[in-house]
Amino acid sequence: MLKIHGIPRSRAFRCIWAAEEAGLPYEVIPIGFLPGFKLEQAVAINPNNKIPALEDGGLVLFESLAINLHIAAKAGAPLMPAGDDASRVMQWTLWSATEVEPHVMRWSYNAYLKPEAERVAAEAAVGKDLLDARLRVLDGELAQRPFLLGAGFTIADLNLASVLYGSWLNGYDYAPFPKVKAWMDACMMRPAALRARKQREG
Ligand SMILES: N[C@@H](CCC(=O)N[C@@H](CS)C(=O)NCC(=O)O)C(=O)O
Repeated sequence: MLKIHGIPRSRAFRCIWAAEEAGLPYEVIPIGFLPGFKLEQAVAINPNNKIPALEDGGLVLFESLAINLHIAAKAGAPLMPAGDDASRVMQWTLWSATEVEPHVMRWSYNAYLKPEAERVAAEAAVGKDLLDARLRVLDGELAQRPFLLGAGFTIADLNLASVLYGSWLNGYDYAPFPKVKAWMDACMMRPAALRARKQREG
């Protein structure tokens, strides 16, 4: 049984979605930063004291997207394809973490996450400019095929869509990127995504 440490209102959502797609049994150990949870109490298995973390038997992992690669590898194809496509999964996953997430977060903190008085509109605008540049690239790729690797959904789609999910849900303007918008809608409406979203959105 996979043990996902975290709460659905955190990046643990990504791992819950991955476990749902993989069809693997999992348990959520609710530790987090919302009232009623205690992140001030150390997350004993994560030296960064952050969520999520995963326990799978004797293996302990941190970093949500790495956890997802592990979960997908357990399920195998089609969620985690083999050969060159496995390298493409790594490419898109690292792109999500390094090229996309910092700009999503810059926009998100200043558009909806921070208390209104602490938001800086200019920061949100910079985040949006930088994210838009990546979404233009993504739109061009998704004009060539419905999912990142081809005809079918893989963990590459899940990792990138889960990084974009908060912005998609909270009013980011995806209209200039119609292929990205259609792909995000398709990813987030998958039955496994809906089961994970129900835990997060209620
Ligand atoms: N890169 C890490 C980021 C983990 C992270 O920042 N998690 C947040 C919750 S979504 C957290 O634990 N924040 C508490 C803190 O930073 O003290 C990952 O993807 O797992």
